[in-house]
Amino acid sequence: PVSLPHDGAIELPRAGTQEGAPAFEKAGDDAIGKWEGFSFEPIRESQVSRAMTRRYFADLDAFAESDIVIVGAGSCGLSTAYVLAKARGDLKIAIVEAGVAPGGGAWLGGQLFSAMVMRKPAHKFLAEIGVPYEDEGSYVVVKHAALFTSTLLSKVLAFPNVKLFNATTVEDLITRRDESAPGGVRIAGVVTNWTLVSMHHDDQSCMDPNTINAPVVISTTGHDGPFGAFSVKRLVTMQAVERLGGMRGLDMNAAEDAIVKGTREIVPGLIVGGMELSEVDGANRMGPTFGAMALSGVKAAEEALRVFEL
Ligand code: AHZ
Repeated sequence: PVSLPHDGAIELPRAGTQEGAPAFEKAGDDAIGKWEGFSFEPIRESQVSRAMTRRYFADLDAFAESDIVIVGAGSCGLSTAYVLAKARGDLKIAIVEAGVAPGGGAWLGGQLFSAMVMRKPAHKFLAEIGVPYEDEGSYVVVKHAALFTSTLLSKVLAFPNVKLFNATTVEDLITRRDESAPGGVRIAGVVTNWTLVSMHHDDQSCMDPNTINAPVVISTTGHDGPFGAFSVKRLVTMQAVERLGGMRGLDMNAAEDAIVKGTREIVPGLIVGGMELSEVDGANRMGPTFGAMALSGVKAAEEALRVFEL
């Protein structure tokens, strides 16, 4: 199994700069903050355009054949990506997130509150990514859910083998007939479109999608809602799964264990984690405790790694 560090809260970094020091300095060069005669380096507009588009289209080209696609960059999807990218720098990992801003529901702890609660042993994941917390015995509290999400996101995006396609929606799954698989089907990638395009299929014609092939798709699109539970609902309409259990009412204790333990490959090639899984298994929701999202991510990553270790 993926190893996480031992217990123990992390020392808080010391805030603020030393008195008298400039706001920040460009290494070895002039200090930024001397504004007289200040000017940026010159640029032509087309340079900016090319700097962005060349990279984006090179990424679309490179990741058209990915090793792993993660659908949804909420707390579970980002945790999955972190463990996978750290364990296997040789795998190409594409993250497809419908929203412009990755993070799903993890920018707030619950309702509109700032703090985020995680039940132990999920504090080990916080220690692994370096997020400080207050230890309350059986659970820990992160002062800002946004600190958890921004730290995790920054670490995931710093891995060279990860590409985030945000503002991009998975509209369908790529399938292959596989008579040896239960339901006779295997998932072989995803069908994508820019989210703004996906939202206008009713009033614009001829807006066909794009595709990403991958032997492993990990779906973490959250529970049913305007966007959520996307892949598992599609499994039902394509008759790969007979029906969904449907998410049940809130029971923190039952829900968190069930989501972590149940994280698995549902149909060959498709691993489901996080709250999307509650729709498959008829599991309870846990409400505003996020430990199961982080650890379901760890388990989803382990399930995927097993495929590449064969
Ligand atoms: O935008 C969605 C969000 O960022 C994204 N997403 C959904 N459908 C998509 C699609 N293509 C691409 N078709 C898609 N992206 O998936 C992300 C899901 O994040 P989330 O925070 O909703 O789900 P999670 O399972 O990671 O975390 C669930 C957090 C919850 S819900 C809950 C409760 O209701 O009781 N409790 C917790 C802790």
